[in-house]
Amino acid sequence: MLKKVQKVGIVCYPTYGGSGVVATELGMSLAKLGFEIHFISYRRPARLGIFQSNVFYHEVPSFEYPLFEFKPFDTALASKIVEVCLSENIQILHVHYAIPHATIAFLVREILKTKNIYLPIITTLHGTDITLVGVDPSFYPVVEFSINQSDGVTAVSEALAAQTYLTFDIKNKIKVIPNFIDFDRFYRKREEGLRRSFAKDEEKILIHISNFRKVKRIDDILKVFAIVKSKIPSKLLLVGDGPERVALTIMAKELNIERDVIFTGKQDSVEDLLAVSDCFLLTSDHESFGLAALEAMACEVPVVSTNAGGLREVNEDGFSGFTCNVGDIQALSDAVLKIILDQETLNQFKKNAKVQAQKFDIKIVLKEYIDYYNEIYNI
Ligand code: GMT
Repeated sequence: MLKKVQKVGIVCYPTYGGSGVVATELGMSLAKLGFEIHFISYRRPARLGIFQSNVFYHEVPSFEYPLFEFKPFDTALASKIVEVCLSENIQILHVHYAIPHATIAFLVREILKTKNIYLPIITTLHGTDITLVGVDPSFYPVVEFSINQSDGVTAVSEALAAQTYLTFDIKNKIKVIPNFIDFDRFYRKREEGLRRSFAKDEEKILIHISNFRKVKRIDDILKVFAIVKSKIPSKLLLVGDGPERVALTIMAKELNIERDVIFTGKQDSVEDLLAVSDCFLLTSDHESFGLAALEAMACEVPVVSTNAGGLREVNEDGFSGFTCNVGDIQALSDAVLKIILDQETLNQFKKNAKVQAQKFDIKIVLKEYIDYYNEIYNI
């Protein structure tokens, strides 16, 4: 008789990054189905609303002591997880982003073993934990060891799973469970008023949403926009914030497009901005999945992206948009123009974008996580 998982501990980064968003949405959706979900993080995750039944949040305390130049966060996190697992009888620990969470989870499992408890661990790999940070020699051996120690490992795309096998000597099987979208939140609302606050009726709106890191190559988006704007009146919404923002504002001036580029800063209701947009741009040189592109497609916004990593699995070339080689400004600009120049074509791409997004409906993907929890719990 299979035992069913009911109480899940979820560890994630609380920031605006995609891994925290996926972890939060997953936990909240499981809670709606009756699972008891305990989030453990150093700050309340960005998308965790004020109160929801079956959702609990446990904060890792910050510890100050003059001896420490770096706070021993990992130790505090491990101690908090042990405390929560013991007091709440957690049955499975699901950690998002390998560094340092998979390592901490291993330590927690060892501590609990001394109390005759076996806590199965699932690690979900999100991308930069493998492609950027994980490969750094300062982390490599620990990341490899920790992934191999997890009872279950998932990756958010086939491309990321393949990359992980290439990068590390992985002994366990990586299960691919793609990221997902909740259509109750992400759909195309009619927002004519908001649209007019950004653009005139004859103008098209291009949009990009991210944390403005180098990996996103937003400078390519500005170059593409300069070409597109010379062919069709348009505006570019750059939503988010991060280390590249200042350089981008300077570049927009140099390209003489600054009056048509709108930096909105970080936004919580990105679906409202997507609902007024005609084309989403994602020009990253690495992207394990591209959750922002999926959110755009769910709001009927076609996507022009690079073909890096998992983007090809998310954005179907020629259907929901186009995928182009990294840094190919001409191809990216041509792709945008192919979609937006003619209204009938644009309408078709908008419909297709939604059809493509439906493959990642949370109702389908959630079941995959639940089945995997039960499989790992019963090993
Ligand atoms: O890329 C980011 O901006 C954040 C990063 C993260 O770790 O939070 O996102 C990664 O995880 C997302 C959720 O699974 C994926 O959709 C992103 O593609 C992935 N980012 C990269 O691979 C660069």
